[in-house]
Amino acid sequence: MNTHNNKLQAVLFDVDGTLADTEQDGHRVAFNAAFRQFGLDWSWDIELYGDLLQITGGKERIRHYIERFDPSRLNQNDLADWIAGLHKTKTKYFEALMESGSIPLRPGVARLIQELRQQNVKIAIATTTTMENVVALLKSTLGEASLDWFAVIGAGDIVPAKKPAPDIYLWVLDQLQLPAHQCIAIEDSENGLHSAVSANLQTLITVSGYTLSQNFDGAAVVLSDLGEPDKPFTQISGKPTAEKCVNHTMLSQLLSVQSR
Ligand code: XBP
Ligand code: MG
Repeated sequence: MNTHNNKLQAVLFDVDGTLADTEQDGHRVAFNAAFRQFGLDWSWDIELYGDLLQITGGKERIRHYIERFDPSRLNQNDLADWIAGLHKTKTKYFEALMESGSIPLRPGVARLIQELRQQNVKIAIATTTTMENVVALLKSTLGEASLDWFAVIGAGDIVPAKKPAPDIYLWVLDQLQLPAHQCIAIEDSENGLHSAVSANLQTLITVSGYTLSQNFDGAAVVLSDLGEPDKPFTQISGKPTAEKCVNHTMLSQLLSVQSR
């Protein structure tokens, strides 16, 4: 193991489950609305959706569902196009949900983003979700100008292999022109952790409703959320810290502890 004393240069945020709790009341609801519009009798309840989240990416998730629950559709020769059309409709519903402002950012997200900007640490996004969804979420929570705060936004099909493959993180690092040991990833899921760790990133986990009981071995630290000064996070694992909420100091310490 090499030890570096690197200055923190960038923080790479996952979106779904990390910036906001978008899965249960956002993506799931949008999928079901699209199914209804397409005349399908499919309905993804909260529990089933939790299982389906093992498959990252909406189009990939729909195909997986067909393989398991509606396999006769696999014979459809325009299946990929049909899935793409259904998924496009789902994206429209998701965007509308975000525009209605029904999903807030998780605790500490807006605070940490502002602090990093003040400290001249770059912020970036690495997500499997579709770019339109990222834009809609950022606009509805942080305002339109926030799109320019992010040095790089890596989203959706920009890389062929979605998380847990490292590709999206490697793509974002490449765009940032930064080595992994000067950056930190913030994730909420096991698939996301694997993706970030495979790209050699130290990874901070904030667990979300669907990911609470997942295996986060390999994470630098696992927390309930990013915390606020008056509402500290709960630490689930990792080296104890004196900080009460995730801030520039804490992220810098995580980076200097060890590097992969
Ligand atoms: C999020 C996902 C996404 C969303 C749906 O994973 O898997 O697929 O559920 O988005 P992560 P799309 O938080 O690890 O990036 O339907 O736009 O694919
Ligand atoms: Mg996530």
